[in-house]
Amino acid sequence: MTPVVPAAMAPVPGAPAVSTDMMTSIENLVSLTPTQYDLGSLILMVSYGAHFAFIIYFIMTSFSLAPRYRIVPIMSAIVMASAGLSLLREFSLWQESYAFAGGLYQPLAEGSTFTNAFRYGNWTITVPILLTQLPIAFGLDRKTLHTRAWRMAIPALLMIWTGLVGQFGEVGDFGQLNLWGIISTVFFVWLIIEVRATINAGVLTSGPLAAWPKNLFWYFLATWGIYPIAYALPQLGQTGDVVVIRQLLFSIADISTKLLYGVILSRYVLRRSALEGYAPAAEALSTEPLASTVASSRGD
Ligand code: RET
Repeated sequence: MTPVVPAAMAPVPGAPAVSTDMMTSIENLVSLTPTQYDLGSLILMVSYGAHFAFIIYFIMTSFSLAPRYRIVPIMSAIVMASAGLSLLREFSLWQESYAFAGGLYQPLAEGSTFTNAFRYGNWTITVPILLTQLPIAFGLDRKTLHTRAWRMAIPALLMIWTGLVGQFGEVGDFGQLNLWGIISTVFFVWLIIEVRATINAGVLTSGPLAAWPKNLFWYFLATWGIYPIAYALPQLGQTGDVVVIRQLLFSIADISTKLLYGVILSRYVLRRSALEGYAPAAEALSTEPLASTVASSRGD
């Protein structure tokens, strides 16, 4: 019989398939049922597909905005491209890291191992961009904008890098996972305080749109707060369900904190542009057939 995989990449029979000290993610320690495996593929595929598709949305959206706000959806498009590529890599790693044998998807002992660490590398790029979108969208003056951006980026990066160190402990060293998780959470709390200050500045510049930044703060807490839950999840056990649920949580968080967040900010700056008298924005928001109304009233 032809072997399913080359001998060098064959899964070690029995579970756990591989030695834990060589592994950094629980994905490499558990066998998955075909359903769990397919769900994992599907979750990762939908995530990267959505991110790539919205590049077009964000670029097109920028055309109706006052020039000072155009960079906001363009930054979202950059985040979409960066996260899309990272998630595509996670997807292909997922495909390469298991072999179907004995009715289950077994983690491969050699050749390729799955890791979530790439996510943390990607956040290093995307998170400072996501945060800097806020003071730009709020129309803060250049000096305040730079100060706000730095004051948010510093705790955010410290949060990500300490979390990266901690997540290597998820395969068995829960002491490492929790210690670095707590340190990372301290930076998260610092970040929340800085984001609150930026939002407060945004409320002051928003006039009739003040509810937008206020609501955005709660949205920020609810969606960014999903990541630490996904981080802590392996402590519930090294099972296929935990693996799939964790990927699902990461995906929900990714789509909410980048894609939907970008849509919300784009709609907000469209309204700001219209309020500031930028006609294409007013026209984009209008439900009236504006051009034809104007033309017919002129008798054209
Ligand atoms: C970690 C480690 C455990 C403690 C905390 C964490 C928070 C992570 C967050 C990540 C946000 C990522 C985003 C990515 C967008 O591309 C690092 C999981 C608090 C909040 C928004």
